[in-house]
Amino acid sequence: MLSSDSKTQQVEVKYTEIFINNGWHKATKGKTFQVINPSTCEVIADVEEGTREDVEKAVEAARKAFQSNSPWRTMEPAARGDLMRKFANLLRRDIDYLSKLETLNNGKPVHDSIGDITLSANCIDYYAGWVDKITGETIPAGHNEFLYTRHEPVGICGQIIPWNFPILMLAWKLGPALACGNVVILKPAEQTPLTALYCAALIKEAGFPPGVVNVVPGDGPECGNAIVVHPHVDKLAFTGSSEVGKIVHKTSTATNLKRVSLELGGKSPLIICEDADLDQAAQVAHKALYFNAAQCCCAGSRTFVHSKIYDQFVAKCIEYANKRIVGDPYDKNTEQGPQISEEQFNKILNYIESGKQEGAKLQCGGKRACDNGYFIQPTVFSDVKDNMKIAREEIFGPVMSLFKFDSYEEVIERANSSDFGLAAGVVTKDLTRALTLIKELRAGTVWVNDYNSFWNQAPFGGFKESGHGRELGKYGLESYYEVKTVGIKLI
Ligand code: TXE
Repeated sequence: MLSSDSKTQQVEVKYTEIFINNGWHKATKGKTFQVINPSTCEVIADVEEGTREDVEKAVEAARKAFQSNSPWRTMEPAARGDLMRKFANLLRRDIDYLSKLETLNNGKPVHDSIGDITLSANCIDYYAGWVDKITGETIPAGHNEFLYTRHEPVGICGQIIPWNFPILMLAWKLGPALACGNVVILKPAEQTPLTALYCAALIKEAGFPPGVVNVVPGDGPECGNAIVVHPHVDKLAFTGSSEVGKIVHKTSTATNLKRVSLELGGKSPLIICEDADLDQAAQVAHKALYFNAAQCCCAGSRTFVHSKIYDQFVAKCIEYANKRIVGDPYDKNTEQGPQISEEQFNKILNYIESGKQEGAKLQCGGKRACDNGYFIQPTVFSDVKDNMKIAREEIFGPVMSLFKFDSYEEVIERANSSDFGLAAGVVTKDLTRALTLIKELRAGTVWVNDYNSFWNQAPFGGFKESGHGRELGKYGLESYYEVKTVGIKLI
């Protein structure tokens, strides 16, 4: 832990206004909201608070940008790809500043911010490569008919993103939307609007026409909801809690039936088989849970361990948790920064209390770390039972839960008995066992002997209540285009 002085490292906040039509605007209602540095609990900026009126202006700008003769609609695919690549390169050019700003606002270690920005730039580049490959097909038909499909942009896309990966989630959303030729109104999370606003400035610098990307900071119930219910928003992409995901889904049905893609919560199982190398397996379990201060929708938060190796494995997990360096996110040795907010901090401590009360064995951690800021000690519970609250609900904090199993039939059943289905992991050297578990686990991603690795070219998303649709890869494009069938009679 470094002194608290370095946690307040000075990073200039350059943009705090609403970005519409490539210009900066004050909130129509004249309100602002405070943005907090989670490492120090200090206010770092007052940001203009977008409301329904501002969303209306953003939709109007997006509509103009999407008109059939607009510069954006008439642009060659290759030119669209060039703009995207310019944006990606600007992210790379400013990675030093952007990573410090991300860390100031989100609290993640600065080397993790650098990793996120690198992945983000690569994601935009990946989708820039798709612009001239989003093709329809010709379909066999009658002798005097010509039948084919066109893939056309959906139109105005509302994109609502969370605070755990502020820049990365922006890239995952903008990449496929822009590649398909859509226009966007993006709302960053109210906790972390700063890097999204800086990215908006880069969008303008890259040369995107006005109105193609608009960024409206604000809260969920007012600003987010205004996007969700807007009759001219054609598609909504939401990443956040399952609770709000359900509201968003229902509201869409009740309004204009806009297309909805959802990336929601998880309670992902990680299965440690009895043949696993203990050290390797404990490292996988550690990364699966604690990465990003465990603020990951796919966190491996239910670790099932074969009874033959359970006690030794618990001991290893405690050893790794105790070694984890928590503190100043600007220190290059730091592995874990603060949780995002006081609300999350309190929620996690309450989960730890409930674990203790319900009879799980607290092996280490369990308390706040550091004197100020929303830091929590890496925590390990053993003897966790499936019906406990910490076993069922998404904690989104550094609390490892270790379960014991005896047979593979049993663990498959228990791993799948969750309303979520985002991800899963298996640690084993036995190929047949791995392939059997891969087949049986009801999850959108299964990692074997690894966890929390991401590839821009591979889809990510959930089964069951973890979401609808997929992001990334070729599949990530599917929710951003409409398919038009064209039937021509040859006369
Ligand atoms: O999420 P919210 P919160 C989970 C995690 C966490 C919990 C609560 O378990 O503890 O959710 O976090 C916007 N209409 N995840 O409260 O509220 C909001 O402004 C439209 C999992 O921060 O879902 C923000 O931009 N939008 C997750 C975004 O939704 C609304 C990441 C997410 O906020 C809205 C984050 C409304 N009525 C939390 N209400 C993941 N899947 O990665 C809120 N929002």
